[in-house]
Amino acid sequence: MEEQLRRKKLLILYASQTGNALDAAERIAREAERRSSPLTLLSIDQYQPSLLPHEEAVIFVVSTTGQGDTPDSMKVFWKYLLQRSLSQHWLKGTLYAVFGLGDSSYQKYNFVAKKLDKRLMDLGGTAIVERGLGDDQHPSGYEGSLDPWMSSLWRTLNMIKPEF
Ligand code: FMN
Repeated sequence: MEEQLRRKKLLILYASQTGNALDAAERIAREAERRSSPLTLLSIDQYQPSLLPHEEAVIFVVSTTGQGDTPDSMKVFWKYLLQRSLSQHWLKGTLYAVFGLGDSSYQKYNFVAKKLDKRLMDLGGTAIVERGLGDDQHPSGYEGSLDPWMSSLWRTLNMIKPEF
C-alpha cells in the first residue's frame, strides 16, 4: 500500500511571500523538465503534509519573511511538521533538498530554510545536497547561489536516483 502511494516523480514545493521563491521553483522545474524528470510543482499550501513520507524526493524552495517568519502559505505545513507525535523515522526513505531565499542584512538570515532543513533531518529525511541559501545582498541576487546549488543537486540525484 505504502509503495503504491510513493510516486516516482520529483515534488517541488514552494513557499513564497512576494513571488521570488515561486520564480526560483519554476526555474528548478524548467531544468527538471529539460532533463525529462517527471515532476509536480505546488505551492506548499496546496499539499497535504501527511503524504510527505510517501514521496521519494522533495525539493523545498522557501523564503523568510517578517523577522525570521515563514510565508503565510507555509503556516499550516510548518505547524504540522512541528507535531511532537512525529517520530524520528517519519521521513525515513524520503530524499529532500532545501533552497532558501533571504537577505543577509536581516538578523534571522534565511531562518525558515535553516529551520526546515533541520526539522526534515530530525524526522529522518535524507538530504540530497546541503541546503542552498539565496541572498538578496549577492550582486546577482538569489540566482547567485541557485545556479551552483542546482548543478550540485542534479549531479547528486543523477548518481543516487538515475530515474530522476
Ligand atoms: N530575509 C531573511 O533572511 N530574514 C528575514 O527575516 C527577512 N524578512 C523580510 C521581511 C520583509 C518584509 C521582506 C520584504 C523581506 C524579508 N527578507 C528576509 C528577504 C526575503 O526573504 C527575500 O527578499 C526573498 O527573496 C523573498 O522571497 P519571496 O518573494 O518568495 O517571499
